[in-house]
Amino acid sequence: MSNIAGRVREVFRGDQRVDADALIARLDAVRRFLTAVDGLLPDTDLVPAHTLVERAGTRLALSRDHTVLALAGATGSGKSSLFNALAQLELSPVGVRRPTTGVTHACVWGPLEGANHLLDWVGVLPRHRFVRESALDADDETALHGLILLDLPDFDSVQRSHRLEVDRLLGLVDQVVWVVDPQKYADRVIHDSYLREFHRHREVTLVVLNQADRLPPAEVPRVLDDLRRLLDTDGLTGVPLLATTAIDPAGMVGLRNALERTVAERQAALRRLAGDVDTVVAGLDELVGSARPADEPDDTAVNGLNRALAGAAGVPAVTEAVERAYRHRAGAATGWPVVRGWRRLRPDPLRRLHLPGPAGDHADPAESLVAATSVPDPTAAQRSALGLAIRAVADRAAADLPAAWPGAVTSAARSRLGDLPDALDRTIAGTDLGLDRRPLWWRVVGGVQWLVTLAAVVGLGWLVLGYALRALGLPALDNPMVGQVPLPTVLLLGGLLAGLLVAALTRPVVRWAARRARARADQRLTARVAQVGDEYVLTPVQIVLGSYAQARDALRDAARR
Ligand SMILES: Nc1nc2c(ncn2[C@@H]2O[C@H](COP(=O)(O)OP(=O)(O)OP(=O)(O)O)[C@@H](O)[C@H]2O)c(=O)[nH]1
Ligand SMILES: [Mg+2]
Repeated sequence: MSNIAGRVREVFRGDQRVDADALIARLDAVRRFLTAVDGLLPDTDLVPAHTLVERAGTRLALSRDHTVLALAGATGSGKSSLFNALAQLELSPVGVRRPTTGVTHACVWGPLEGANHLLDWVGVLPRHRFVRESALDADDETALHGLILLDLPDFDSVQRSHRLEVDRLLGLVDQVVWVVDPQKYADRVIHDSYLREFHRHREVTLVVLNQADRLPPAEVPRVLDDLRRLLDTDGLTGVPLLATTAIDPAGMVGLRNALERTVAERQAALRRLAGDVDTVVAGLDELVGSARPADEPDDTAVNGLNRALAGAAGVPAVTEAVERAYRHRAGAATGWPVVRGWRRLRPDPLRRLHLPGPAGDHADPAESLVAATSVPDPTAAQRSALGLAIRAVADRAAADLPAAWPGAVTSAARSRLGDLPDALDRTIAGTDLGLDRRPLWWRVVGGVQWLVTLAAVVGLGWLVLGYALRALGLPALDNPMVGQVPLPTVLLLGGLLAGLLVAALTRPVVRWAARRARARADQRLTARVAQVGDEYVLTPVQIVLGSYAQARDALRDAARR
């Protein structure tokens, strides 16, 4: 037996009262369960719960002062005879030809008006409704006031419609009196198809062995014992079992007393519905199981998802472009001024991906609302890796859940798959890649480069001027000397050499800084991509897990008597 059903106590408590408020709370819990699983579990599994909620609501709203009691049994067992004997009127024809009763007859003790709504709901035609209210009876019948007795067709009928009518009514009535006779009391149909099915409704079940007069008096206890044994096997331990004789008022006393007690208690409707809740809860039990889902998603699966998302989003391509863009921009800012211009002619690697170019060169914000980058689309391998990673997240999340749930979790995990590419692209476009600010050291090195270049230019100009003056025969410039070398030459060669030296020294620093810029961009992009995974994959999964937890709690409440 599964866990929650196990908690529904399986003992007979025929005289235990069912509190109406507690029953309503249990029905509310079933309603909460249905709300929690709506759209997540197959509707076919939920039909009994929906039916219960609807029926119980109607039954409780109609009349709690009436007890709808049905006489059910095989053809010829004597249902109509018992019905007439209880009513002390010939209301339902008793016949020799079988089956006799084709439509349900009803007899109401007390005024018909109050019972009519119930009979409309139960579906007994007005022409088959009778009232057991007679001035002649004086107070004899008051003990049964509030009883609505139904004479059902036979359930083992050759007429299929009879069986359908019986099955329908057995789902609606408050209490059932199963009528068997000495010949057919052990028939498999009644035990296998009906009594066993009613084992959660023992509190509203009564069995009568009718036609007891047809047995030798000494045989009656033996047959009753045999029947009791069969009822125990059916799971109906403890249900009241009586012998009746419909043709003899003395043989009706026990049954009549039992009905009077039932009517007086006004409990049958509540007990019936409580039994229905037990049945529905037991049927739903395997949909929830005992495990609580983990509160946090599985780390390994989430890391795998983030990696797959990063791959599909083109993060490696972007971070590589960041590294190259850093080198490109740093080169343009710190390189030897003589060749810097040439660098500028080459396109910026990030601009080629339609990502923010050099500082201040941002994409139009309106543009970033649509797919904004030219990062290469994910390859088939990246797409399938993403699919597998999403599946892994769903599988891990649903690992401890009962069989009905993994499908819902997987669907939730994949529910926004179609929106992912755009979301990832927007995220990549909107991520600050950390290249906006020009580092101070670029400017310092750039300044030094300009200075040494200026020195070289001054030296060159000086030398050219000196050469020109000499060529024109004018007085030569007075060249100061630095050691053995004239100053202009020192300026020219020193400037050129210093420029090349600074460029050479800067290059490894730029490479190192570019790698750092790449790592920083990778960190930022991965974090942003993980947010997308959170919103588009993990959150829908968490919502289903939340629904599961709610459904489980609701079913526990519904199981609590
Ligand atoms: N001796 C005896 N005969 C009975 C008793 N109850 C019913 N009968 C007879 O059994 C036959 C069948 O009775 P019904 O009341 O029509 O049986 P039913 O269960 O209503 O049958 P269907 O309407 O066909 O489902 C009739 O001939 C009755 O007179 C009883 O307690 N003792
Ligand atoms: Mg009948």
